Amino acid sequence: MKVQDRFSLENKVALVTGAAYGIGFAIAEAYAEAGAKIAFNCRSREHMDKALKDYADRGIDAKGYLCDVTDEEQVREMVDDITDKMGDIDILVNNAGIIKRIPMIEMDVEEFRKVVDIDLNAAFIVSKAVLPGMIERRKGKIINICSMMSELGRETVSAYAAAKGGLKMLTRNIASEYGGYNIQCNGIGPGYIATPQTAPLRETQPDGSRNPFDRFIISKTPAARWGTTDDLKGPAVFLASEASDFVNGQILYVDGGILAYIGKQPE
Ligand code: NAP
Ligand code: GCO
Repeated sequence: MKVQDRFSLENKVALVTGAAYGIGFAIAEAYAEAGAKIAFNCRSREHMDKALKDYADRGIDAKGYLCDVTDEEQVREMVDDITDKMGDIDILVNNAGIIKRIPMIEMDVEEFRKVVDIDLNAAFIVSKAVLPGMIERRKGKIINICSMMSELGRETVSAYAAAKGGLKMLTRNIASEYGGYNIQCNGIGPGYIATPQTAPLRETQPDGSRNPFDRFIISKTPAARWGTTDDLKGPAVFLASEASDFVNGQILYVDGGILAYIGKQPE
């Protein structure tokens, strides 16, 4: 097999959670380009309708499901329907996630629980629904979308960091527990990526100046730029393909070098 053929996803079935837009949409788009059939979910009918049009505009016949990834019954129904209508799920990307930026001592416990429920518990729920089929077929790929906050903390994101740190270890545990069935579970740790989730951090100030956090991230990133969802496509295809069959339990940070860099000296 030629090395480039190892990156093909031809005839694979991929489920990308939360892929109505943002990082999930870009990963699903890349998988379709590599030959995969795409299933995705989100909670909002409005997001779903727009996503289906956006996929169709790109020639992608994606199958969309209104499904809350924290609801085990909805997830079970979605996985069963995908299996019935599209075939066994070869690739699962646990992408759906939220963030709440609130100082910890001001955060209600319910707000903390909601972030952990979506960003961590849901990856358990969806992986648990998909793994039996992968075990039976002795083949599968699970990719968890982690974060800089799987390694670093910062003010106001206690719930998110706790969840993403846990997601890193869930990734390693799935890799450990099911690697013997030729199932690889890895993570992608995006740096700061321009999506709706980070829009508040990039908003221009009332006086027209750049957002202080925007300038901060530029100073902390050797690449001196925010990432784009396109930056994640190649790593995501790699971890979903045969090219990574002996890569397991790893978190691939796609961060422009943030984790390696102390940050630019203030002028
Ligand atoms: P986003 O733009 O906010 O998109 C999140 C997607 O997840 C939406 O499609 C949303 O649709 C869906 N979603 C949220 N909660 C859900 C639930 N309970 N059930 C089903 N779908 C749900 O986020 P993003 O920036 O693309 O981030 C995607 C993932 O990458 C997240 O896990 C995030 O933590 C992670 N990440 C992002 C960055 C970044 O800089 N952007 C960096 C590192 C990691 P509905 O609201 O319609 O459900
Ligand atoms: C924040 C950001 C980050 C990014 C991402 C970084 O408020 O610090 O939202 O958490 O979303 O997770 O990898």
